[in-house]
Amino acid sequence: MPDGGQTPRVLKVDLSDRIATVTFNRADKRNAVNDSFIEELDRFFSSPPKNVDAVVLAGAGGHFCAGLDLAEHEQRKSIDNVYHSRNWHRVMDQIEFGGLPVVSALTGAVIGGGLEIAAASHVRVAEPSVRFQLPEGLRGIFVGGGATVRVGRILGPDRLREMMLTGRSYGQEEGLNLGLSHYSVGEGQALSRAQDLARRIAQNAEFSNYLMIQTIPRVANMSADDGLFAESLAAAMSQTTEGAKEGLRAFLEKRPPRFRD
Ligand code: 1HE
Repeated sequence: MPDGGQTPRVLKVDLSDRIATVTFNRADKRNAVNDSFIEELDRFFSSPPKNVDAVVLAGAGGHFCAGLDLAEHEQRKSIDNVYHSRNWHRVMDQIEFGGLPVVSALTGAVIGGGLEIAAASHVRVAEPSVRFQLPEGLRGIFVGGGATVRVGRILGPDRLREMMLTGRSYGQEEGLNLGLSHYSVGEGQALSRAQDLARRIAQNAEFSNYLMIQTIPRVANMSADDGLFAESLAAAMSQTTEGAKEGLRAFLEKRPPRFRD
């Protein structure tokens, strides 16, 4: 993160109940993603606070994120643009596979790179104001933060191509039906619902959450035969953990499990 409080941080991090709420804090620029934003996301997800079991992502000022900062984006040589995109991929991978469950609270613009960040998160809650869009065609560019894979995984390649060719945007109800979000809530409720869901997820055994996050998207890239074998290995590993002992014991003792101190 930038030094001792002198530079305003793009990300504001609040810790409560072992949940980290990470707020994108560039409301005047609709939380557009500049290099500092990406660096701070990278630092947070590469080395999250130790006492955190789940993360909530939200945007300040009524918008989640308006995507790549088009004003600060430099004109570079082609090869440097490849490295720039590969760096975004690395950071989005940290969000998806860093090990912590990530819930996003979606309001207003979830556009371009903002949709790529949302698609790297595991659970998505949207308010009526939400607007999902990939307007890269209108800007003369192409997605570079993982949308072909992660948004394609949600929508399928055919619908993703149509969405990008026409530059259309989807609202709350269509987004829910398409899987861009998992929950629809009323105005002003996305953050609190996302935090409730994060607390609920954090009650699961840590290793079970880890296996869900790591195994399911990887199995989707395998043949069914390989996927079933990987599933058996994950199941066998989970069953040797303290979490499995506690989960099974709690069920038989007719009480809620206690997986964390
Ligand atoms: C920005 C950006 C931005 C807003 N980069 N400055 N993303 C886009 O193509 C989305 C572009 N933004 C918009 O369509 C609209 O700004 C919004 C729908 C998000 C919000 O509209 P509105 O009317 O609330 O705000 P505004 O007046 O348009 O913007 C307020 C300020 O934020 C204004 O700056 P100001 O100095 O004139 O006050 C805007 O310029 C600024 N702003 N969005 C820079 N994106 C790794 S590849 C990923 C590729 C992409 O993400 S492409 C998609 C880029």
